[in-house]
Order: sequence, then structure tokens, then C-alpha cells
Amino acid sequence: PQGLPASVDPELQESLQVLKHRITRLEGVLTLEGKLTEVGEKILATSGKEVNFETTLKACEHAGGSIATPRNKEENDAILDIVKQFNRYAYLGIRESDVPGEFQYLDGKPLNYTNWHASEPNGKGGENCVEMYTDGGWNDRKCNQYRLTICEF
Ligand code: 289
Ligand code: CA
Repeated sequence: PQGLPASVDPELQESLQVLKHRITRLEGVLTLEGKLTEVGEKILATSGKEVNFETTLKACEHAGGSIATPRNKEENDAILDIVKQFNRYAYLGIRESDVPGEFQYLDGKPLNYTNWHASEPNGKGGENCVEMYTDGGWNDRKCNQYRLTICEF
């Protein structure tokens, strides 16, 4: 199988193939049930719960993932589908940097895709988190609002 050296025990290779097949089927079932959304290599999922930014981070980490972070239009659209389905805004994995008005990924790296709503960001140091509206546009917003939990895996 792809990625495994020929020296790997054929029985182990067979077990891995069976596991991969089962995982793919499970993902298919969960996607059909509307519990998962696949976008590229990412899987998105929501708990359906609305919590503040810090709690979103903890919930996603606890589940083995991280807060949904759109890095291109395709990912933004996939998150938007969930936001529209629940008709609730969601926090994204983007935060204001030490420079007021400048935003970055949670690891401190600069944004390589943005979808700011008209006139946003406008908080200039007073709105450190970012929420997605039901049209997919982004708004900088205080981190203490209750927003739909969407995680990526
Ligand atoms: O406190 C300001 C927020 O509630 C939002 O108010 C308006 O929707 C816009 O000015 C937003 O940019 C702002 O985050
Ligand atoms: Ca704002």
C-alpha cells in the first residue's frame, strides 16, 4: 500500500487497509447524517452548541481537533454551509495580533486568505476575535459572545 515500505509485514499492511476502509465508510455515514463536512483534507463538525471563544477552543481541543479556520474560499464556503444550516454565527480560528487592526492565525502566522465583511475589521484593538456572519463575511468581535462551535479535524 501507498506510503509503506515493502518491508512492512504483509499482515500489518492488510490490517491497515481494512482500517482505512472502515474509517472511510464511517466518514461517509457521518457525512450523510449531516454530522461531518469534508473539505479537502479537512473534516468539519459542529456540536450545535453556542459558547464563547475560549470555550470553543477547549471544546475543539478536547475532541482532538481545533477551531475551524478558513484558509481558502472552499473552506470558508464549507464553514458557511454549517453556519447557514444552524442560522448562527461562528467564531473562527483567527485573532487580533499585538498590532491593533491586524489579524493572524492562532499560531501567530499571517492570514493568507480573508473574507472581511464590508467595513470590517473596525474594532481597532477592542474586538480581538472574528465571527462568521450568515453570508460568510467576517466581523471582528469581542470574544465573549455565544457562537456556534465548529471544529476542524
Ligand atoms: O459592539 C460592536 C459589535 O456589536 C458590532 O456592531 C456592528 O455590527 C458593527 O459595527 C460590527 O463591526 C461590530 O463588531
Ligand atoms: Ca467589528
